[in-house]
Amino acid sequence: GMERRLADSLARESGLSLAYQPKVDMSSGEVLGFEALCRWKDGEEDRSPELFIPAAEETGLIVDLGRWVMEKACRRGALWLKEGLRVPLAVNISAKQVQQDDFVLMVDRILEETGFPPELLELELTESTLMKDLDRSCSMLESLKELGVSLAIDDFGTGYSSLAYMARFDVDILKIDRSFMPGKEAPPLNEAIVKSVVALADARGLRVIAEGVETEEQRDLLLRIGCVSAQGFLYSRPVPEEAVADLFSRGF
Ligand code: G
Ligand code: G
Ligand code: MN
Ligand code: NA
Repeated sequence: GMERRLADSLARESGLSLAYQPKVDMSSGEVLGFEALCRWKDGEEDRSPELFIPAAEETGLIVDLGRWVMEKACRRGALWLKEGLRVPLAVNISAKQVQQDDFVLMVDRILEETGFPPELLELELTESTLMKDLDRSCSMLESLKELGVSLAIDDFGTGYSSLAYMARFDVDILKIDRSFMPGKEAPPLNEAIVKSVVALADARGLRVIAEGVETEEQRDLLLRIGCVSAQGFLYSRPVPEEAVADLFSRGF
């Protein structure tokens, strides 16, 4: 099945790659960094991460795949640094990964081996990952902070916990889930929800970034609300690594 072929791709390091989506300062057009997203060519077929990531999470392969992603991104980032580009990179982290006793050690080792500066690496964790074992999550976040990496809560607002509760986690960034983007067909409450997340972030001194910005109307509204950073198709889809340096230097 698919899991077997994915494990095989990982073992042979063939068919796997990373795509990079820019995070943009919408007021200046400056590119703030990139989110690295895993891509898999299963023979001739491009498989969607929305299929193979959950499959890898189920079988536990995500532990090795997630390590591969982080290592690959850090290696690439270290090369850009050699070319004079300090490109901040974010990677997605699954619950199964942080449940490993040696997760923090693994991150430390990858930073050490690749020479990628910790302050340029951001880890995106979801609410549900953090809620699985609260005491453990809090101490893990503390250890990760000591390494010097940045921490973001991904898909913020989609879990079952209250916003106020989530904002207590010691993280640096809240990524507002794209389902909250205001728009013609979106629930009218979305604007109020985004406003409240921005207010929470301001009160706690956190950075906030809107995901899934697709239209100029959304951009203008977000800027009015005070949400300046964004990721979304309005600016760029995830791009191959060859396109990163140019995009980073040029901006929008
Ligand atoms: O680009 P997009 O189609 O790339 O991604 C779909 C979903 O897969 C998103 O929820 C994204 O967070 C997730 N995803 C993509 N790459 C990775 C990865 O390397 N690790 C994990 N855990 N999730 C990923
Ligand atoms: O769960 P996570 O936030 O990591 O998901 C990243 C996913 O979001 C990727 O699949 C990426 O392609 C997708 N994405 C990024 N920008 C947009 C956008 O503007 N609209 C939509 N529909 N998806 C987006
Ligand atoms: Mn993400
Ligand atoms: Na997200």
